Amino acid sequence: MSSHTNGVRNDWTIEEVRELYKLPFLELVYQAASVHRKYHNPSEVQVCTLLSIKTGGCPEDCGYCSQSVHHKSAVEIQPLLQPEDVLKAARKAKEAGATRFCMGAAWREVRDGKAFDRVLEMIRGVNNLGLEVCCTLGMVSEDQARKLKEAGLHAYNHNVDTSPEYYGKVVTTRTYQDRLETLKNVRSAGITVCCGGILGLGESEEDRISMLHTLATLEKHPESVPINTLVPIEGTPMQDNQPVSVWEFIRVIAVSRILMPESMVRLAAGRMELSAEAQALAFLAGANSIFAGEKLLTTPNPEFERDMELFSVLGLKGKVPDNAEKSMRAANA
Ligand code: SAM
Ligand code: DTB
Ligand code: SF4
Repeated sequence: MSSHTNGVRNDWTIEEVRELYKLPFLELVYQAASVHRKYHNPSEVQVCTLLSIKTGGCPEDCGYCSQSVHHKSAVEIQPLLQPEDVLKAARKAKEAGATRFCMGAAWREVRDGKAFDRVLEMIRGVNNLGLEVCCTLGMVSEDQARKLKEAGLHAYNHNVDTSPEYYGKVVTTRTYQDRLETLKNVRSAGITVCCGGILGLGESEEDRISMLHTLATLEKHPESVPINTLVPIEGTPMQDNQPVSVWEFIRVIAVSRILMPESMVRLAAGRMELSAEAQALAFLAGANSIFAGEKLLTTPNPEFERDMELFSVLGLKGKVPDNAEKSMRAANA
């Protein structure tokens, strides 16, 4: 089925995506803002917190990443954390107002065994706090996805990163098809999908259009679409990449909003380089989620207080979690 009664489409053609991408800038932002208001409360922004539960030593060769063993970056290796430490961080995030807690592991894939069982325990714990739990653990099988779902996982993050055409220039240790396979496994387990990409990998405008086309023509749109801009990491092949223009970044946000009207579009990595005014424009163009807290996985992120100041200036407020009822119960417990 390609078109739904609520106007959400997944039969976008590449020409349609290109046409949107090439609209005059202000016309594009206006159209995106109009769509945003139809599907979302424009004054609500989802606040997510990230925690790296296993850092560095990853066997994949993603050209942008600080955690790959193939690059000489300065990241400190940290083995899998203990569930009680993760819960401590999750409680802190909740107290600060986060409603979604995302745990990232520098793994190529999940392997059954003690480490995976520990992650399942973390998921149960964070879920019990009434937070929406998200994980990003590399590739997962259908059976592993089912176990994650049973533990209470709300969302799984697995980015396509760039276009299928450019992917081989970014990573060689896995294929685009591998990525799509994991996304399918996550979907069939009934977990919501968080899937987006990174700008600034050296891709062309056509690659950005093609990535957006890939995301918008998935059988079901990802419930969240994180848009990252490259945080250049010394020691990686992309350390000297040209920074992404803020106009291009806002274009990608706006086109994502128009193509995937129901999805949450997240300003992910790269906010350290974005001015308050640029972020305001991004929120106008349909972004409605951020990662908050001083650190992403291995790189810095704006200070929480700064973000709250920006919310106050723009009249924005944090969104309540999808499992709000449970959150109320947890708060009253
Ligand atoms: N290892 C798992 C995987 O690759 O799926 C999960 C963790 S990985 C760090 C999650 C995502 O973070 C990547 O897919 C990429 O989109 C983003 N990312 C990683 N390093 C980045 C960087 N230096 N700048 C911007 N985004 C980055
Ligand atoms: C996503 O799209 N961005 C987040 C989250 N999903 C896991 C990760 C950003 C990582 C930025 C680089 C770092 O801190 O190492
Ligand atoms: Fe490993 Fe993920 Fe980094 Fe790639 S992006 S090197 S899979 S941690």
